Amino acid sequence: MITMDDIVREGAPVLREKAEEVNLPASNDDNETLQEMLQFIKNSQDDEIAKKYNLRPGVGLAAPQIGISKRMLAVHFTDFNEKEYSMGLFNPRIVSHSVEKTYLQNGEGCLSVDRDVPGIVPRYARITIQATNLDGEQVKFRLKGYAAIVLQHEIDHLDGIMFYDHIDEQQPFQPPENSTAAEEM
Ligand code: NB4
Ligand code: NI
Repeated sequence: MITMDDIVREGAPVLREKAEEVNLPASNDDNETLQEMLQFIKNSQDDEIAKKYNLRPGVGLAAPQIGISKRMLAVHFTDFNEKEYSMGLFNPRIVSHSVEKTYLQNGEGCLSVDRDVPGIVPRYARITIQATNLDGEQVKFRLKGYAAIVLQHEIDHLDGIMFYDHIDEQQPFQPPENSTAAEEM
């Protein structure tokens, strides 16, 4: 199972690399790795297991964070309208997005960053994603608000981008133009 010892921390070159497309159909290895990444997130949200293995809670994980520079990610969360998302994705792509922006009022954190970096992280308010799921099916999602933020954070990792790269150093707490807090959407 994946534990915090497997999580690569900032400073590691792999977190700043553009990850490689996964050859599809995915190999057993890649399928197993993505399954394990999804299981890690579920474990991290289970109080008992998280306590036993000292896991930091998370709602998403990208392969570069376990040292694998491949375009695959897993998410497991419930959005503010109680809609559940639990999936592993290969080669996710944002095929369209809104001009309007959104952000989490409390900012963001990252399992690869062992420090708080306060500030607003502007994200697209609505996105459309295309990808291949763990069953090898082509999937297309329209996401908004919190769900859109989670997937953008993970896809950024596949492009070597960290959440704090988006924070405006001059005005870290200034909501961007034409934006709505995810909690208000
Ligand atoms: C990814 C998220 C940071 C902002 C928002 C949140 C948590 C992460 C990083 C957008 C994506 C991990 C991957 C949480 C968390 C709310 C839901 C359900 C019950 C506890 C859990 C706590 F843990 N971020 N951590 N950070 N990342 N919400 N929740 N709760 O997930 O670095 O690249 O279990
Ligand atoms: Ni992260």
